[in-house]
Amino acid sequence: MRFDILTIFPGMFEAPLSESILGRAREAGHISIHLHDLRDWAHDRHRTVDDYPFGGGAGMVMKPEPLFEAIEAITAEDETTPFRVFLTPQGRRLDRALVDELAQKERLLLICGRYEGIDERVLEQAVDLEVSIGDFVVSGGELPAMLLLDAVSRQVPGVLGSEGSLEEESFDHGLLEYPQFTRPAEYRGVAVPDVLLSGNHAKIEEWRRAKRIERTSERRPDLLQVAELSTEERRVLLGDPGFAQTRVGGTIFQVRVAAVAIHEGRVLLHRTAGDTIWSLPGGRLLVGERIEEALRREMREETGMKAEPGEVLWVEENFGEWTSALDGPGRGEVLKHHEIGFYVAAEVPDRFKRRDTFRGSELTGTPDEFALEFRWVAPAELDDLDVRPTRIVPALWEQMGRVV
Ligand code: 9D3
Repeated sequence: MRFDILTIFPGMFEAPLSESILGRAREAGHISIHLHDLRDWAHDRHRTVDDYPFGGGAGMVMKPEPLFEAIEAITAEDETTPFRVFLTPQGRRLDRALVDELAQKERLLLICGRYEGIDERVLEQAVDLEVSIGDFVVSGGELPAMLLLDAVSRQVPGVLGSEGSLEEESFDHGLLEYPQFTRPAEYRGVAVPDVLLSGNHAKIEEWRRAKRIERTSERRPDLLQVAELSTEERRVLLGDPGFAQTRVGGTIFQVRVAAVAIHEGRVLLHRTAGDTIWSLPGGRLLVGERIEEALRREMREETGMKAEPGEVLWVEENFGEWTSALDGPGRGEVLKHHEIGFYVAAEVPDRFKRRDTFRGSELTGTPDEFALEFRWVAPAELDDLDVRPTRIVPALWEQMGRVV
């Protein structure tokens, strides 16, 4: 992968990008880094690259001409057109997903800002993406660019060598790391946990896993929303029986029942996306449609099966990120969740007691297409599924009240 960096401080980059992992990756040819001094494209002998802002105000603005010309000249250095990233506090926040996205590019041009800003025409016409490293102020785009380069390079095949697989492992299951110890076994009155000295590898693994979950719960509870835990782990370690999760192939199915709505003796269990309720069971309720009609229609559409009101249905959708095509709130939004609906009543017809699985898809034929799995379950089996509600979300009651 090729990185080009455009900056007025090329000297800031040399040492950090020559040591350790990045230094080795460059020597081995996994990545190449090309530094460019923006002042080389200045038009005057003072090598000026900034000017006063039109309309007044404090600070200086980066002039468009040197930036446009530099970006064009750098682009022409190689036949691969670079993806042009401008580092700015106004940008999209850098996170794991963005790092992975950028690692797919063959060539990145990182443009570092200085002064109070940059002429807007550069951003509009010569930049593909604006990126921020977080909601705090640093003095310029150079350190953010290095940080981005480091994170992206680690995703480039070969850069981490044999440690590469370990990297994936450490993010495994979306949990934080377990605590580490080395010799001495006791230091300043603090002993290393006995289990780590026991030589019992099964016990050690169990302890480490429990610590990871405990830590994640204490420090990053937000990660637990999507962490891949067994129902048992959620119940025992987190006291959270309202969450079940399974993995089928490469897909994580996750079920959180955050609320219950009862309608004419039937229970509609509902999941939320975070704390936002965004859809009705099975997808959507047409205007003027009664819930039981909607259930039957959805079943017909999605499984081709005739569903009776009062039958029990478990709907699981892939967990992932896609654009919602559903009606109502959330339509067109990029969602990072799945949906589940339960339709419960007293009797399950014999033909469904075999717990057949039905597959379907949503957003069929679009790039966002994803698989659905439908499974019939008897009311008695709800206990096994362990998706009993732990709390009632008032907003859901309100929504259900309005719709029903
Ligand atoms: C304190 C000045 N700010 C208010 C007028 C504007 C401002 C301009 C330029 C604030 C910071 C900077 C320099 N920072 C970056 O270029 C930068 C940055 C950052 O400050 N935080 C997080 N990510 C990034 S990426 C580039």
